[in-house]
Amino acid sequence: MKCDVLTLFPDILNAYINESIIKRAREKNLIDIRLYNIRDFTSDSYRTVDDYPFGGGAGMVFKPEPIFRAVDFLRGDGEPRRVILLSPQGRPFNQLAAEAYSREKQRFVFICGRYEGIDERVKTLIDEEVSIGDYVLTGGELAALVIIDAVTRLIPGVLGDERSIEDESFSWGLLDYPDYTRPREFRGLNVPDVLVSGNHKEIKLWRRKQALKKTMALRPDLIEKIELTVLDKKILSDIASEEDISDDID
Ligand code: 6GU
Repeated sequence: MKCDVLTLFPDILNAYINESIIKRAREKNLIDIRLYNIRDFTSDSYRTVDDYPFGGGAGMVFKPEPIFRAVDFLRGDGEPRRVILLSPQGRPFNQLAAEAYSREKQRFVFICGRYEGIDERVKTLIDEEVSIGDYVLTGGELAALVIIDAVTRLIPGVLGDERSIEDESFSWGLLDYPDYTRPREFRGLNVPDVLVSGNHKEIKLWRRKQALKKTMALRPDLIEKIELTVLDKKILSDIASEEDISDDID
């Protein structure tokens, strides 16, 4: 993933991208992130980026000129770019979008909005408007980080062997199965026997069952969205009959 981020607060992004996984991915040139301060593209001595809304009303509006100048500057190198405006009005970002972005060869430009809104004419510059969820943030910086983070971990070589492709597709669309590490017994709480049995087929089945069970309990909407295998359907009916039995006991 290659991206340019236009923001008034590059330090917010710098703090996150210079740590941990993202930092290592940058060092290995698996991702290329460049930050630009929109204020550097103003032309007045006050470096103004906002102004009062025409027609009146509360709050300030992001001026169009610095954003146009910044995008013109970036496009000066001739490399094609996919320009994305981060705003709560955008298309919802999800795992499917993260996968598509992780395969994208074009450079991204993420424009982080601030203030009450952004001059509508900025829309003529952009290819798409993206939101990270149904709530309002004070600016697009956290959204840019969420997207960069979700995309970076999908890029081959970033996570190493921690999670194989097979494993990821196995649990795709479901909540994760429970994980355990040593010690095997902790404060009277034991690791399920199957996980120390060495029976990989049984372990795989147990994990799938746990993932289905947890998803059914916490996010039944996700079950509706995925394609269940014959085995999944069998596991789900087993879970349902186990619950019937425990109902009877109660
Ligand atoms: Cl991308 N920006 C802002 N300001 N708020 C948001 C958002 C983006 N996505 C959800 N809420």
